[in-house]
Amino acid sequence: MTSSPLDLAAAFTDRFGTEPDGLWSAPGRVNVIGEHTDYNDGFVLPFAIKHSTTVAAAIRPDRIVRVASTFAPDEAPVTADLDALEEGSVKGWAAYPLGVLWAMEQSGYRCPGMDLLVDSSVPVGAGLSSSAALECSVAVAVNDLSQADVSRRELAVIGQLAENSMVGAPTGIMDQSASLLGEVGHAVFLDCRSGDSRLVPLDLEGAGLELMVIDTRVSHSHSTGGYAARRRSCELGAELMGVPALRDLSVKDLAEAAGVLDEETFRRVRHIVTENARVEDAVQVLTSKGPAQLGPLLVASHASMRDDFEISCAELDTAVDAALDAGALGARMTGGGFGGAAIALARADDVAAIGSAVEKAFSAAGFRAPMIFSVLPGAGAARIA
Ligand code: GAF
Repeated sequence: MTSSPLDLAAAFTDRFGTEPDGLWSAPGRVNVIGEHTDYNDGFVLPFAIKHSTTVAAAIRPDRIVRVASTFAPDEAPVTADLDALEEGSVKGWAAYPLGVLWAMEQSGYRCPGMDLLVDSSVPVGAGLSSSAALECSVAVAVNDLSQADVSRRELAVIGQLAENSMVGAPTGIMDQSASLLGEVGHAVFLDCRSGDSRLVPLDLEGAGLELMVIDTRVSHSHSTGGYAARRRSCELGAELMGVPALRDLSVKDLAEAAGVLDEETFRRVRHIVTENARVEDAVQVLTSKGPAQLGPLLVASHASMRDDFEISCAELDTAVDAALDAGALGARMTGGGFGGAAIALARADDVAAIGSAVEKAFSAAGFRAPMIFSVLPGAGAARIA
């Protein structure tokens, strides 16, 4: 459900019997390039999208937190005592908002009790980071309501801590950073080691382009399986190569790595090393030539994730291949993989034809129909009422 601010405020009053103190919103993200590089201390280039999560919140006079969602209007709010929250103590979707409060306190910021009602337009499990949107909407609300004055960079770390320790997903810092630092018309170039970020202009409309999202509707979760296994391979690769993180290897080091690592670990390492280089190249291309020239880097990124990192799936490959065959300038899966969404960079005039070609290819393969829509770089998290 996606409510207007007025509707959400009214729904909050229905739920909790008081008016909210305010409404805070945080977007999902699309990653232009730089996949699985964040937890390797590397580079990423995501942008915030208009799909967002909004939370209505009101302070309580005690240390109780109640969280409810517009998606479950008949379910009782999940209730927790801030003094009793512990790592991993909350299960289900409430682990995200309650995890943020727990992580704020772990980071030294005392929070008041509060009631929270969450609403969202970010598709869940689609690789557009509905989880970071939820964490960051709560993080900015809690930051304001507790007058903690935490920087955006630290709020991103707090969101990540919530996801790693309360939800149990060993994810990196990219998604929270995009959600908190995004700006209209820009991508966020983030150095995940130093935390330094820079906005890179990404004027798709001005270049006559669209960035299509092809949501395969194959749902994924980063709390289980493949994501954690990839992270372990990367850590093993860094350890065997004697570096703190794969960020410290360059393309030139790959020849040596081939002699040191087993075949699978080598391919995992090669993805990260070449992907980091592609992010830097993409920033260079965007600043010197413009977005229309990004295509070959997107195509190379997808091949690397499909063949070396092995995080693609038949639906994502079909989306990418069909989009490219129908004239997309570039295409790749975006996000953690194992499902979720692909992106395709297209001339505005070609978007309809590419969309139908992808739908046809999905139907021919017997896959569920994808959801296809275009996105633009939008604003980061903010108080909206
Ligand atoms: C998910 C994670 F949450 C990010 O931290 C990042 O690792 C991404 O997958 C892959 O680039 O979105």
